[in-house]
Amino acid sequence: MERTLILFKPDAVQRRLCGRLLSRFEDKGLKIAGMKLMRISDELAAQHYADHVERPFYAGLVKFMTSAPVIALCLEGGRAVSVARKLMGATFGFKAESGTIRGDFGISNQFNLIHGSDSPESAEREIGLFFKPEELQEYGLCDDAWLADE
Ligand code: 3AN
Repeated sequence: MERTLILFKPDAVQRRLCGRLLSRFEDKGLKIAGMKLMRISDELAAQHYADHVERPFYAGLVKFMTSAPVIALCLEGGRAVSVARKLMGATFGFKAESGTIRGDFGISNQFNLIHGSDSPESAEREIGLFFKPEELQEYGLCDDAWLADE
């Protein structure tokens, strides 16, 4: 089992898309281990996007991510990181394939609706930034045995 950190970015919350986005992950068979509506502080944004600090879009990205509430999710399942990235699609909406979240719901660079960890190592670090251990649940679902084959 793997866990990944997903953020529904401010544009997803503002556009009232959270339910539809969450459905895609639930339909696929990922399990919600943690979920909260929150406002990202400047400090948390700086930690989360530390790898991008030198990039030209960094200041705008932090401003956007701290501008309004987001939903933070910890999702769990077999190969959760890569499964979630596939559902999200390519970084920019105008390039992302139809059928993916970014491909279906947007055309923008910056307003790309969703963040998902890019590796299991990033996921562990990012989940630690957004969730306290007691905010994550371990539990079974009645269809677990029918969704995982290994
Ligand atoms: P992804 O979210 O697909 O992993 P990354 O890691 O390359 O994409 O970039 C992190 C975030 O930085 C993206 N989600 C996007 O919001 C933002 N970003 C990346 N490149 C640009 C850009 N050229 N202009 C504006 N925002 C960008």
